[in-house]
Amino acid sequence: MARTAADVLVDRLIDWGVRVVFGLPGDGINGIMEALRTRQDRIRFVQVRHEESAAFMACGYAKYTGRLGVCLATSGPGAIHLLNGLYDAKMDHAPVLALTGQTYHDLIGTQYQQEVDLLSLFKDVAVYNQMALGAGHVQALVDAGCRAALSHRGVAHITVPVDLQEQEIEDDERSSKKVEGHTSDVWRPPTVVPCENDVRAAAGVLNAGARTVILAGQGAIGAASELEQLADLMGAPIVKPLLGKAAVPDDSPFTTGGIGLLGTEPSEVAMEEADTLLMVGTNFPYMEFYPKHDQCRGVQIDAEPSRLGLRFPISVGLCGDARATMQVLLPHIHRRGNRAFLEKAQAGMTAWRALMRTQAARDDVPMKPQVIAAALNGLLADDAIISTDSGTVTTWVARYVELKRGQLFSCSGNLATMAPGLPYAIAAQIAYPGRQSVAFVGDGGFTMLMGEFATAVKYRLPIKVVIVKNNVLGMIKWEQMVFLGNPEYGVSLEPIDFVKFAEACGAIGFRCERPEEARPALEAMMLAEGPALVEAIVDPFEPPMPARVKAKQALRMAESLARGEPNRGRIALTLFRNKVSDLKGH
Ligand SMILES: Cc1ncc(C[n+]2csc(CCOP(=O)(O)OP(=O)(O)O)c2C)c(N)n1
Ligand SMILES: [Mg+2]
Repeated sequence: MARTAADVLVDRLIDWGVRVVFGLPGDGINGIMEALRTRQDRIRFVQVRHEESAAFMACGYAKYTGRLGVCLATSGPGAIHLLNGLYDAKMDHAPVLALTGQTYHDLIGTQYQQEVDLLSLFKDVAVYNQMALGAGHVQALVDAGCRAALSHRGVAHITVPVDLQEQEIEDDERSSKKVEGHTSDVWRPPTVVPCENDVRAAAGVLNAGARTVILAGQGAIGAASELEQLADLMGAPIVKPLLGKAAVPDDSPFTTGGIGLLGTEPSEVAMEEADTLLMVGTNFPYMEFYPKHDQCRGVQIDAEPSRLGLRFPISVGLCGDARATMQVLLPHIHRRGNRAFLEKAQAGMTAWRALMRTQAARDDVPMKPQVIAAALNGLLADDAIISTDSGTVTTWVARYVELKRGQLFSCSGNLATMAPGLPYAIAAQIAYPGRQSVAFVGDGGFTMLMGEFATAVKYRLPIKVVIVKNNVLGMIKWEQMVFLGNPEYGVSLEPIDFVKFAEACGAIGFRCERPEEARPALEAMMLAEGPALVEAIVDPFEPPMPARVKAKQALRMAESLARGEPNRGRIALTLFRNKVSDLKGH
């Protein structure tokens, strides 16, 4: 049988090693769907309930595997739905290929149904953005698109007019210049290492320091050993922006955990007191948490040279892969005799961990959200993959879930969008059927794309979802109060019975409200054979406080209470009780 453009497209994806495509059919991609149907033994199509999820899944798949994630959507509305997930991939540097349909090639530009100018729409999000103009054009586009997404760690978009998907190769007349098969599906990731002179200059800066902090982000994942060797040599604490949570395990003696609003106090102190900063694979945005420019010199390692010197006025920028670059840097670093800076950070962490334990052991009903997050620790498999959403839930995961060596973690770091937690967990389970995949999400984020819970049921993916139910868009409630001094507005959520929802999807759900119910509920969820969830009813008045509350933030909170915050009585009482309980724990 003659091969169509869609056949060429899907065969070429298979050549590139693509084994799964996340998407939702539509009349703009029926040709591609047929090519997928006839190759289902070699490439899996995972049908989602919303195209945004397909893009999140492709992004999560790419983040967790390091391989290309692929999503597919129909012309017009389907393609538009992809965008948020694609921006997530763009901003967190995940290689994703988005495939879309377009209207009939000879109706483009005539205001035909579902015609949206997708090349304009995807222009900003994509590093590669093309429309196929015939069956003979497709293979080269797939080759160039996959290569661009992988090389630039970004989004490639290819759209194919619906009628051309069914065009047979023989029917597409080749131009006089084209030589058949001029592109290739061969790609290897480059290993970039900076030149010797730059490495020496960086070592000079680092060796001259007395108090060095290593800031290790997403780009440093997979280089734990090198990070710890450097930390040991320099007596330097490792501070982890959220996407770098898995860069070194949380129980590493060298780390002070997270940084920023959801970080730890020892990390903040170390950054404040540092005289040298070594940034590795991070673009951590919150500049107020960086050291003061006049008291600290910086060295930055990043695979992408355009990210060097964006957040901190570094003295030396090393363009290179985190692991390879640290390996060439290590022999130049002198062992620092004075360990006082590291020891102070370690003492700070001992106290911080004790504080976290106290907060996670509170017996209030409904339980504090910290209780459910901390209860997860004992139940996570050594190779668990944990995905989370944006909200106060992010704070609870960041601080209370202690990541072990071998576990993976991600969320939407730079776009900080709601809702990827569930799709990421599904993608992780598809990528690693044998591993435990857990999503820890808020009730707001979960409800945005909760149809995907049925997707997990459909494909028998035993994901586990912890829904922190506070019946509010919690993060925004606190932002309105603490940052602006305004009473909360437009943030309450109509409660949903998530246990019933799980059952309605054909899965199972468990509920817990009292602290002593947390572990049994989580255990039951973990033991369930298929997808399962826990609805954890938590205290909506528990604030995700920064590690150190700034005077201005306390003032704004007081203002909001004074200006008629509807829950002011409960909030003031919660803040007061928290202070007392923290003090009791010391
Ligand atoms: C798509 C999107 N819309 C809005 C926001 C703003 N936002 C950030 S966190 C948040 C609240 C999240 O609520 P929920 O999932 O219930 O978690 P909680 O904060 O209550 O723990 C909102 C609305 C966002 N980040 N992304
Ligand atoms: Mg909520």
